[in-house]
Amino acid sequence: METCIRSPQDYMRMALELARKGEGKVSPNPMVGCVVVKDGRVIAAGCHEAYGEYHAERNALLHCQEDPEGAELYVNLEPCCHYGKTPPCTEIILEKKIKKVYVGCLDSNPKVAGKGIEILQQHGVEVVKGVLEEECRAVNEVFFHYMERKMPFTAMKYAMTLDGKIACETGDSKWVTGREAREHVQCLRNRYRGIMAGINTVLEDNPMLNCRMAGGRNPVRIICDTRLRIPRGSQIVETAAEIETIVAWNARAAGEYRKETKTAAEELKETTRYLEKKGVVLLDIPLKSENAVSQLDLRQLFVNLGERGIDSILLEGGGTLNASALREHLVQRVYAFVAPKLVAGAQAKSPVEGKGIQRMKDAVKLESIEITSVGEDFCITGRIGEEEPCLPE
Ligand code: AOF
Ligand code: ZN
Repeated sequence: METCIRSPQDYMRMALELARKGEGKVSPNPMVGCVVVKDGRVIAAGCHEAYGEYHAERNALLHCQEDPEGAELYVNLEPCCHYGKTPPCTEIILEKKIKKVYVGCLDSNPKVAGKGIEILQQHGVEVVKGVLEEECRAVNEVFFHYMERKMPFTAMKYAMTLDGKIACETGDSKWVTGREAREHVQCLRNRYRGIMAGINTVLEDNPMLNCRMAGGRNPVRIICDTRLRIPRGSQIVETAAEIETIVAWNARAAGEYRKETKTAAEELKETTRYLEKKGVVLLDIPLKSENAVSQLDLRQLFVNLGERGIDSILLEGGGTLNASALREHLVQRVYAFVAPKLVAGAQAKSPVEGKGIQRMKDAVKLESIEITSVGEDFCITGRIGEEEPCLPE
């Protein structure tokens, strides 16, 4: 008879795979999967399926194929010990008389933060910590970043040619990458809670910025529009009642921009009234500096978005917005889709503009790089570490 002995790492990998089922459905909660093993057999498995619903451990333990007394439980995140939207997972683990719990990584929610493990140990449950810890931290990079800083985890996404252009000299950009890569972007839009673009993208492309993946969730659309130029009739404005939409602007800059017209104040008031009636949330954000009339204080905006519960942002900016976000150290991950073609032209736009670094040694470097081929294109992704230098002012 074939014996299949699995290691704790194998079971933790199963838990991680289950956890990923919650992608796009559980935020701002973490993605968690749980596997219950008795006498070398998996007797239950479950995950946190949707925000506000049961946690992974409870889902698994409520559906055991046999009595879980004396079983081992594998979970990628420390079991919670607080009453939130659901009762504590530690309670059901003790109630079901689980003997040993393998934990991937600690929960940084201050209500838990090690206390979940302590409670289990105090009640005689053996706990093994740190199984596939790195992978377990990585799967919930958004959760940990947001929980620890209250700032949205931000991924900058762009598509460029092999010679580093996001459009031709004429501005034509349809399409840089092929169908598969563009479909992949739809999965990213499902994964992140918000999507951010600059007003120029709205003016040039009149995009929807929604998620067209089957069964996917639309991200909250966030448009950086200092002078409030977003057109009535644009797709974003006209669909704001169905898809949450935030326009970040600055009232003073918007007023000054219109000061040539006699009816400026009236027109601005009417515009804000129209947008709000359509369902757009207007956020009046301070300027980066007194003389930078076209630049919002992005950090302030991100703090505000964090306070609104937006835990993650997919930044689909043009070169200027991307550079500003990097300069403010607001970007944690980059997804660069690279099409193996060349368009040339010194005037053709590139993904990050603004002011560049002066010496190659000062470049912003990415770590934990992954490269995948997506149809005819490539996706390169990596993290920007906290210690990396910012772009210059
Ligand atoms: C677990 N297992 O599957 C998840 C945990 O509002 P609630 O009740 O859903 O609680 C959310 C918090 O619980 C969240 O911030 C995180 O600390 C923990 N999530 N814990 O034991 C799970 N999703
Ligand atoms: Zn829990």
